[in-house]
Amino acid sequence: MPSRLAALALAALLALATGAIAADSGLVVSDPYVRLMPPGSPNTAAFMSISNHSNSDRHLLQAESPVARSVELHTHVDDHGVMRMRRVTAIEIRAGGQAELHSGGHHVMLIGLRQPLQDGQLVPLTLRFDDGSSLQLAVPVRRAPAAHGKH
Ligand SMILES: [Cu+2]
Repeated sequence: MPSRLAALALAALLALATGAIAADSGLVVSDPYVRLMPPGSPNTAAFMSISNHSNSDRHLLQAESPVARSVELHTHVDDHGVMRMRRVTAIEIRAGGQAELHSGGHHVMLIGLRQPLQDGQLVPLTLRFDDGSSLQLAVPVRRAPAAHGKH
């Protein structure tokens, strides 16, 4: 239903413009982006920082997006000097702290892209947390930041 989608997109854009906030959970997402990959790449990843302004630890449990066949939470592990991605069941965001989803660390993996993503395109992404709250984001597609942005 196009009108519902448009409404969702608008809500997501507004959330993005103001910093997406899950009102009762105190979670704020900043600087989200989906990495632009070479044409034909089957997968990509979303990165962001999630701040927790509440008094209790939170966990990101699940992410969903219509652009990919499946979405998983991943981390990177050092396997005898080779960095490999591994699926995790949750990403912790400590009370008063923040979780950094960045290249080489935790990320949201978009697996099996249904269509090639374009530079600047907004990708709908829903994050679900252990307190039952969720955030709906419109995450821009862009190139990975310059090397100084890596950790
Ligand atoms: Cu991954």
